[in-house]
Amino acid sequence: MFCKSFDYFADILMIAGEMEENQNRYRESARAFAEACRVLPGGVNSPVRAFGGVDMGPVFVAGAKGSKIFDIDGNEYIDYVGSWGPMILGHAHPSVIGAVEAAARKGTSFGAPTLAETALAQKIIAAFDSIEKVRLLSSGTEAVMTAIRLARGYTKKDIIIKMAGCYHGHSDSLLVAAGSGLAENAIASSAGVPDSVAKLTVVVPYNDIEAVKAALAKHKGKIAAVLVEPVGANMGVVPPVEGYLETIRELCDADDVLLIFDEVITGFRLSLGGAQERFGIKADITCLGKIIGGGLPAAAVGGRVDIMDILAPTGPVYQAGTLSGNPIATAAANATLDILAEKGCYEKLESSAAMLEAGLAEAAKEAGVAVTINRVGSIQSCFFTDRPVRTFADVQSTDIQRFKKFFAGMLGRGIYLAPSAYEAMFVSLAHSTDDIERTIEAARGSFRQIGE
Ligand code: KE4
Repeated sequence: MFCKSFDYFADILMIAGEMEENQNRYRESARAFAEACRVLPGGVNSPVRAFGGVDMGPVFVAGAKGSKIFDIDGNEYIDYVGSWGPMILGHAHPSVIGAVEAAARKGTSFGAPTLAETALAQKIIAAFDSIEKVRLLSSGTEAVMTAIRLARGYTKKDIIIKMAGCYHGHSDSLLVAAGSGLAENAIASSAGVPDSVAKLTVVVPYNDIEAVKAALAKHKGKIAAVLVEPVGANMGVVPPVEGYLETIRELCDADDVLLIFDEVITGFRLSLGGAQERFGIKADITCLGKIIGGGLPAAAVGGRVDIMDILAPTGPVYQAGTLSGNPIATAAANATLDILAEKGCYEKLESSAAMLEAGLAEAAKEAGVAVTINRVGSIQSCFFTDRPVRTFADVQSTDIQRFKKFFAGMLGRGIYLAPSAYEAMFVSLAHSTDDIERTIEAARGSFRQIGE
């Protein structure tokens, strides 16, 4: 479905605007995509990159700097994907590049402890009140998979409750969909996931506290943890409704169930202490990724000492990784967190993102196009609907075809958005006022095209 011939890609470009110009505009990407499809499933190494969510072929990236990303046809874009969250400083930040270069000159991997890993763990612990110890690993998937194993090992219970629309990486327990009835055991949502594994997960709607209560009651005594993205950011951005997270916290305490916050996106994004600092709630186990790697493969799972110390080699829950705490990744991570700890970072992110939100809303209104914009800090999504968007079902009822047109219109105007209606826009410290103004101007044209 994703891999198409050059002609197909060119045909799509007819829709996206002037044929001749656009065909030249993406010519090299089209050729590269056709070649990649011969050797990589779908031509990519992570599905969303194939642009299947926007019915076109992907642009191939040649490089990036600051808020800009460049494709192999020489087109420049203002980038709001930011590698799906990690690039909060902007691309190729001099301090990060310098730290990576210096570390690389001393060797790229040792499989042995280094001072940089301890330093990174100390920074994470200093930022998150709920974290007393940390295990560094290489991806968000690994962090959440380890968090679940920790919760099961600590509580000696097996069931995990997760929310529809929240994504936590591709470990078997989490590639699941809601069961037939409310609070029923889940079913696999991916081939290759045994039902015997899927049924140990229960999926309930996000922002529905009664559904959480029902699941806790139905599986009482068997639940290891409730796992949640404190701000949904994998169904587009869907903030928690008032009291939702606080009530989950109370329900977990009452039922001796652990609360796992997947802060792979929100950690160091919404504030230095992530969503927990922003909402004033402490998780029992926290999963981090993306930003803490500064663009390199690094992630972490953290929590109270009594939970973390059951991890091997101090306890019976096994977890390991050849490249965990890799010196290049920890160099990028330490450089990134040092900058984020500087005064004013989150205020700047907030003002840039608020300016973007207001500008997009005004541009849509001028064009007579109904949108709902959800924003928390420097992540936001523009949904094509005239109603509030508070659940995954709400997102699924928005006008996805209009999103696709919006995406193509923005891409053609030099704005690189996530190629899916179910993702977020990420604002970085590198986005200037001029970038935001240019983005709003591009949105005016794109909304106008949609409204015609
Ligand atoms: P990774 O294994 O991709 O590093 O992290 C998995 C993960 C865990 N938790 C949350 C909240 C996440 O958002 C993610 C990964 N996010 C996706 C897109 N939102 C990464 C992009 C991709 O899959 O290519």
